[in-house]
Amino acid sequence: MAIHGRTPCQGERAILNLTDSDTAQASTSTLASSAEQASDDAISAEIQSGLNAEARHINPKYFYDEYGSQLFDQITQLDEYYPTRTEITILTRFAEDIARATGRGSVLLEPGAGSCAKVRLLLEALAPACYIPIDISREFLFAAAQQLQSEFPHIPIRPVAADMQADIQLPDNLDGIPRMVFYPGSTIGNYTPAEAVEFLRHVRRTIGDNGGLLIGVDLQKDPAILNLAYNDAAGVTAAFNRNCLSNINTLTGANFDPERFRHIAFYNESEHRIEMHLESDSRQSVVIGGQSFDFKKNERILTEYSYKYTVESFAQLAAEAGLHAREHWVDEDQLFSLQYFTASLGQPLVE
Ligand code: AVJ
Repeated sequence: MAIHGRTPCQGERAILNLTDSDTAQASTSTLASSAEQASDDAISAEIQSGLNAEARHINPKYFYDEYGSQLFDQITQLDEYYPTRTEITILTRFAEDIARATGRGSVLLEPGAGSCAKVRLLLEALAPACYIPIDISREFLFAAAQQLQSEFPHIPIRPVAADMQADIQLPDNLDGIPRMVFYPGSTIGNYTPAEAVEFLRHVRRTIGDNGGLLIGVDLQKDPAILNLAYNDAAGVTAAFNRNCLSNINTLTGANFDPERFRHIAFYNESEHRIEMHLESDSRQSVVIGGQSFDFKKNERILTEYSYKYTVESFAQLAAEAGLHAREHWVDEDQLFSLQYFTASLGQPLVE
């Protein structure tokens, strides 16, 4: 997501062309299309390397095929799962206050924007010079962006199909306009703190010296609430967890039997994280890309971390990436936070 004013090598970068009128003009970068259409072999190799590791693991990105995205959508509507509705409450309630803090008229970038649902709650108040949703899933993103554009005709919306590490070229006419990255959903929680600092450093480079970051961060709380949020009574989170195995079967021709792995989710208090695992219900073997993997009874595969922070502990992490805590907003039960950082201390972005 590094931003370049110009690029000598356009074919390898996602190009945004703001001079073209309504239709968003973005070509996928090599990186983006390779991530989207990674060959069976590359995916097999990634899964194999995770399962050959000392602590067996699968990257949580494999949750999100079409069915997995539907399951996640169902999770967000569960009584037990507070993050999504709480963040929406915060965004709705504090939109004007957030805009006052961040200033208006920035170039607003959203990595992993997906359906662009949450930014809707801010667009009127933030009045960005341009909104740039970025997502790996091109068709879905472009459809969402087109719908959003019809709802906000006065705001230029320019989707970019790319993954978060892709270089994105901003057209010259946006040069000099402060940039703000919007990263809701507590997606940052999937990273370990060290990885999160890396990601935040990347954001810091993207926004430059006069930009900002508005980020949703889930908060530490009573472990009973956390344990319920990842162990819902209807079993949607269990289905979501197991679905990564079905997805891997489809992507690589592997022969996981998802029903033979139990959903395990618990709050690790000393590490301040939810851990999700899949636990083999018996001794079994699975073949992935021609390699056979033996699982003992009760052996686990780590599928996700979801780190929880305090406002202070997250600000400390961001500081390591050169981001200064400016303001934050929480719900009345202090379940979830929206936090605003800038690269420099001083005036808000633009007015
Ligand atoms: C999308 C990463 C924020 O960690 O709460 C929900 C994913 N996993 N239930 C989270 C998730 C299980 C979610 N994030």
